[in-house]
Amino acid sequence: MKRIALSLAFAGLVAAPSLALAQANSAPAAAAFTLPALPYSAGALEPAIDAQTMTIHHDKHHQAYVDALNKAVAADTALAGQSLEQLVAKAGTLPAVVRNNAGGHWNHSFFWKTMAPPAQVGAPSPALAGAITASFGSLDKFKAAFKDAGTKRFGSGWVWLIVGADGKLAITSTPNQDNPLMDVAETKGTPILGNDVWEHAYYLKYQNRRADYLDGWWQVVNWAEVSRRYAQATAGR
Ligand code: MN3
Repeated sequence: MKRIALSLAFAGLVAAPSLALAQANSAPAAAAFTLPALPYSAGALEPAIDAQTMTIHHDKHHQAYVDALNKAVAADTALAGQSLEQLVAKAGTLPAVVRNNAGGHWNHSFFWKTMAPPAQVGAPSPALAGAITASFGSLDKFKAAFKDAGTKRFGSGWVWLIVGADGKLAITSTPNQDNPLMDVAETKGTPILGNDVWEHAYYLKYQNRRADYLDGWWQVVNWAEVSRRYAQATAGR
């Protein structure tokens, strides 16, 4: 059990068990959450996402969420030892710095795995393809509705495909670094696909053309991973 907890901690999924002890001794706290490596090279998603944007987005923006989250957790003993999922689930009860940076860390960790190099993206599984057709009419209509939600998100935020409590697919959007797993989400559910519509995700290549970014992004959506998540979210139904 200890070995499992430690390996999860190294994966950045739960706070390191040594944290509480380190704080009790007033020693510098171990970094609880860690930046996951990109599952591909920074240039692997070109031309949809350029290498410079990917590098800054991962190495600087995501790292900043991890660092700020660790700092906030280290300063509040009530938060020590809690997993990222636990913090996200009750984000509305936590200080804004924790809500924003726990959300930022969760959302980006999910986002990198939502994408793959164009030659490796695969296609929706038969089950997922059927559910998309049932909910949206066709894959193209789903993509159009998803793009519409992404372009209408005012300011910074995310657009998601979720499995709701009813087991059905739905498109939703959240502001800032909120997500549909949070207690504060207007529409709650299990995300299986999500796109980052913050300007930092696309501005270097697309400037103000968020709609073009949303169009190009489909070239790198990892349907194998999204299908796996769909199967997991609907298991036992
Ligand atoms: Mn981002």
